[in-house]
Amino acid sequence: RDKQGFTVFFTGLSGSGKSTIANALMVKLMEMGGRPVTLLDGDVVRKHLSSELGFSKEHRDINIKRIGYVASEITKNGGIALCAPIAPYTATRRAVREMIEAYGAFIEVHVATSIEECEKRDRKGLYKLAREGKIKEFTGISDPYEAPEKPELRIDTTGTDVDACAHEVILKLEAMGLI
Ligand code: GGZ
Repeated sequence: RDKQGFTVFFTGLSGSGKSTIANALMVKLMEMGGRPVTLLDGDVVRKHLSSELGFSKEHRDINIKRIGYVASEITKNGGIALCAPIAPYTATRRAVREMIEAYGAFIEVHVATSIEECEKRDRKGLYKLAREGKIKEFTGISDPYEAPEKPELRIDTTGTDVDACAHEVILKLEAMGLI
């Protein structure tokens, strides 16, 4: 019997490493063959699916629910969806979990790189702009991030390479009997 579909939902601050880990995980899952893997990355979703949205609580919630809907359709059809938005609100993540668990498994992965580390890296220079007030409502600086209390997995990327982080997710999926 074919295995059920599932969604791996990464949540964490800007620059925490969500996209990088999700991309590495996608490569590993594709190499295993079998089910199709779809990556719904924060930036890409905002470009194609949520281009009219900003960063108010209301707009972030709409964005996350769209991602959740697409992931639930993929999960329903037996596929693998990897999502990598910030998703700062607990209640919204819970709503997405419920939508997806109706069809398959939901694995919440908290990429728990600290705000200090994210700001120190500042790969895109956004934290600097946020500190200067040039970007408003910036998560972790001038907007909230509600950390998940009981994620299926928590990863701190500080001092751990991408490949090892992606491997942790693979081990979790194997332990859950999903792959
Ligand atoms: C947070 C922002 C903001 C504000 C622009 N707050 O590191 P990035 O650049 O590539 O990822 C961030 C991305 C966040 O979009 P999401 O769709 O993941 O957010 S949410 O889940 O809350 O809907 C960042 C950039 O957009 N960005 N302005 N004010 N991140």
